[in-house]
Amino acid sequence: MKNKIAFITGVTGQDGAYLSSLLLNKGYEVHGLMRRSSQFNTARLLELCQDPSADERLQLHYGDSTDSMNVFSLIEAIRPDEIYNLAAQSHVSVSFEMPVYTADVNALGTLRILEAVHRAGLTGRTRVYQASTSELFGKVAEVPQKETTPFHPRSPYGVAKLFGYWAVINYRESYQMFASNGILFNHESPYRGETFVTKKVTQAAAGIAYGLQEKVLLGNLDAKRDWGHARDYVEAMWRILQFDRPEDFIIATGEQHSVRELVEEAFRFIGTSIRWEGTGLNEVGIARVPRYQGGGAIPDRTDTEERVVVEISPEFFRPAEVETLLGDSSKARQLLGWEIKTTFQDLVREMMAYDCRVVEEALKR
Ligand code: NAP
Ligand code: F7E
Repeated sequence: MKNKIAFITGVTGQDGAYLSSLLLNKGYEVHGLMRRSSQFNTARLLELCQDPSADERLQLHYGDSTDSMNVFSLIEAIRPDEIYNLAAQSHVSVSFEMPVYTADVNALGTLRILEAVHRAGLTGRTRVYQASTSELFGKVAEVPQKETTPFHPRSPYGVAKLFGYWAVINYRESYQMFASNGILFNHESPYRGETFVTKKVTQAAAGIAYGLQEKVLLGNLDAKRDWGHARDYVEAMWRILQFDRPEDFIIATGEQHSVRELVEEAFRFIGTSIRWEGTGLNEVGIARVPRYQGGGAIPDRTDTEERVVVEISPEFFRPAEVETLLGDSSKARQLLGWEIKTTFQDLVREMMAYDCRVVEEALKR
């Protein structure tokens, strides 16, 4: 039987790398859309896909979601069985600074994919997965959020993704395209971008554990998220496209934690606990940790001190915040047989173990 062909936009991102690994293991031929960058941007693929350059089944193509001709030509030439549209300006906070670009990539970028499939005459062949998001729920209308919960996005990112969500449904209804939305709640991993709160906290806690970082500056400690593991979530993406009809699915753990709890869990891993003092912008997190020695020094981890390791900075607050998200993924569990394999504690521990290993290896050099 011929291998299935997948086309992944956003292949260099966290999810793109995990999904490539999953599909290569299933025997797929994987084509990825990759932005040209002044430096190599394939580090995640290299780590997760066991020497992808040696695997002829993984082919990377230069391109950009804002370039209609490029997207169309690639789709027409590759004629994929499945498209996973993961490319996005994915940072909510940055979307307030770059709303027009965010809309071009996240909203029109989705439309470019759908229209390319339609115009290339591939509607009957190609299935499309759209990376929709819990940010659609924004100022939540009910708890937990289900497929039927009304949307109220709170950022240019969320508003742009709302366009993408409805474009998918419109192409499904207009042209009977197999196009589905995965409404994924936050999912993280050791390969998460460094400016998202989970990775920012685990990297900082690892640096603090070795006396190399003094403290971390954060925003809203009381925001609550339903955090899962990216490895579990790319499995859901694949299952959504294997289902017998195109439908939209919530993918979430059904468990919620605050940023404050995330910080506590990360510091627990390095054998200390956080004491919170003060309120609002003056709140701080204090812990007994190895003395801060600055970069370059060989740290003595037995020399500890009690000091402020978390401070609040107005820089990390957003013009409009999504205070709470909690998903109900019963539909995906029942219809797709999808299940959560990684708990919140396991996720934070895996990220901490990875970040501590990175610090140790850097110290050896
Ligand atoms: P990510 O790590 O930020 O990856 C985003 C990917 O999109 C990167 O490969 C990036 O390329 C690429 N990209 C950005 N702008 C592009 C453009 N103009 N043209 C082509 N590619 C472009 O995000 P992720 O966490 O893997 O998320 C994957 C998708 O799921 C995104 O659409 C995101 O919005 C959505 N989502 C994520 C979550 C989550 O919690 N992770 C939850 C719900 C939905 P570079 O490597 O060159 O930057
Ligand atoms: O923020 C709060 C922040 O940036 C989580 C994207 O993948 O998931 C992600 O969006 C929460 C927010 O993720 C800091 O205010 C506090 O309430 O890690 P985040 P996000 O905004 O939830 C959704 C589902 C997506 O679709 C997106 O693509 O943490 N927070 N202090 C902070 N956040 C950041 N980044 N940095 C802080 O210092």
